[in-house]
Amino acid sequence: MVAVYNYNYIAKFIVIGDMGCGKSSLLRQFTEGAFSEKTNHTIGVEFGTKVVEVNNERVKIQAWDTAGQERFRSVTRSYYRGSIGTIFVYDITNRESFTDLDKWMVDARQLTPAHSIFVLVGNKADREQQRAVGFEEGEAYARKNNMVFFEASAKTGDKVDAIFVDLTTQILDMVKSGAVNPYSPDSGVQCMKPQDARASTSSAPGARAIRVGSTGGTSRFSIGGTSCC
Ligand SMILES: Nc1nc2c(ncn2[C@@H]2O[C@H](COP(=O)(O)OP(=O)(O)OP(=O)(O)O)[C@@H](O)[C@H]2O)c(=O)[nH]1
Ligand SMILES: [Mg+2]
Repeated sequence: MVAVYNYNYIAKFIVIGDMGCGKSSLLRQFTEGAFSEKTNHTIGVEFGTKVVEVNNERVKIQAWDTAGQERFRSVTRSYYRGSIGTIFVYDITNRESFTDLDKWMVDARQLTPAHSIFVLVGNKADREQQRAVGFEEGEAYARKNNMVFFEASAKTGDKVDAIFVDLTTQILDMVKSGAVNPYSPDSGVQCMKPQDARASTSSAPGARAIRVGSTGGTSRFSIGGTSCC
């Protein structure tokens, strides 16, 4: 029997950063379009998925939402391996969460595959009055570390989709250019099409229509499940 999927690729992401900077809230906004003022600290890791369509390819994003608390560091470290996208989050109202980025960078450099793409997100951009980290500082940090930079708000949803679309677009570009092999189990991106069928069905290079989100209005989010097949 041949399995039929409603997506062409699976891409693994990890979301890291200090506790309380809004990692779970960003993921929730992305997958459910919802936000809560009150949240619980993540214990260990949680897992969310959503199918996005970029350049006529449907990509199922599997995101590991890690705990920022120090006591879970050894647990969360085991989830970096095999992530093709690493989303670093800090809170623009909390300077320490920004200075701690170096600490997260050490782990990510050590533990993610060499081709993993890093993205930097300054979250809580809606709290301009409480800002403790300048936009330019975030931008400079990202430039220095070869990352794309966003200031976003999990509360208003501003730039949240853009983070995931940008990462997905970069990953598809790497696949199409041959920089990463989606048939290698450790690459962090997996192509669901049979290897020999891929050439005849893939979209034309250069097409850049970006559509994010659900199909037919149905959110494709699940925790700990595989509801997208
Ligand atoms: N104003 C505002 N508050 C936010 C935003 N994102 C998250 N919060 C709030 O920040 C607090 C912590 O958010 P979480 O998403 O739980 O943070 P976390 O990074 O997942 O924390 P850990 O799981 O402990 O690592 C909650 O009270 C959220 O409501 C945002 O963009 N704007
Ligand atoms: Mg959390």
